[in-house]
Amino acid sequence: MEKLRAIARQVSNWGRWGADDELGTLNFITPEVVQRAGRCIRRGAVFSLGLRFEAGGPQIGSVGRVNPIHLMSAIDAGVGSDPQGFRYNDDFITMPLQCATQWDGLAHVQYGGQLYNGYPISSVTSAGASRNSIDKIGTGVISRGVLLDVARVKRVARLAPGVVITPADLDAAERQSGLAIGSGDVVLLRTGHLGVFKQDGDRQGYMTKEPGLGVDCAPWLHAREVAALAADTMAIEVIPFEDPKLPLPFHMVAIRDMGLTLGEMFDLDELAEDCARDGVYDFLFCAPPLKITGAVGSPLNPLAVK
Ligand code: UVW
Repeated sequence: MEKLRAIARQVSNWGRWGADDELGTLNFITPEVVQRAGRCIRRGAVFSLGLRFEAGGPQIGSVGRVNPIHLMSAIDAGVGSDPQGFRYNDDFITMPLQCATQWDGLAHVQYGGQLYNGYPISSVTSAGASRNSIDKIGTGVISRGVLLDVARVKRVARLAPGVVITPADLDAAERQSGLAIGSGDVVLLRTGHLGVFKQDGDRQGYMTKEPGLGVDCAPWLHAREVAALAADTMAIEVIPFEDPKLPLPFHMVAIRDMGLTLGEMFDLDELAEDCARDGVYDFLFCAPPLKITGAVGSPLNPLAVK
């Protein structure tokens, strides 16, 4: 815990953008950053990075999460009496906001009685989060995205569950991208672990252990002023945890201390194939959350445009 506390102090952004800030590192996305991101569109090739929201999703019932239940509330329903006139279909969905591709907003994680920027945990109630909620980032996460394909750099299809990604691994992947990650960039981290669910159909294997970041990577991201981070795993960080007595340490310092919005269960495979083909690892990245008032996260269909 002492080491975690030291990292937390090192990466803390509390107060950096004012006592009322609820955006955290998304503040690094300035108009200039967005303009530069627009210049990353070179061919007009669009990649969807979202999983499908469906009953066959990755959830196994852990931490109270289930796959979406999609129901039709109207099928060939009418307005007016003419059967040849206007007819319509409607539907609705019941699902945890965290069940597939998602942002973890800054009200998702707390410790020591406080959320990002020092807001008290009493600001999250059964009515939702009054501070740091996902609707506060309604102008979205739009910036330059950079893919760090750690699996490819290590010449494996998938990193094995339990493999810790270190700052040296991030350095190697950044070198391989040929880019310098800078202020306002969104980093997309590919481990290949999504294949456990997508190719093997092994939900248990995908959801219970994974390769991922060690907590030492937090200062690496902080130093580069990364705006948001997403990965192809369900928790970004390594599971089993580096210290079995300290669950989800990266979430603790990244979300609560740094104010870093985290994206999980991103499908990066097609994008990664394209980046390997043309050697271009940056793109316009766009992933606005749904503006669900008071929510602590949002389902997503993120796009990368090259
Ligand atoms: C928890 O931390 C409980 O979930 P997630 O991995 O979705 O952030």
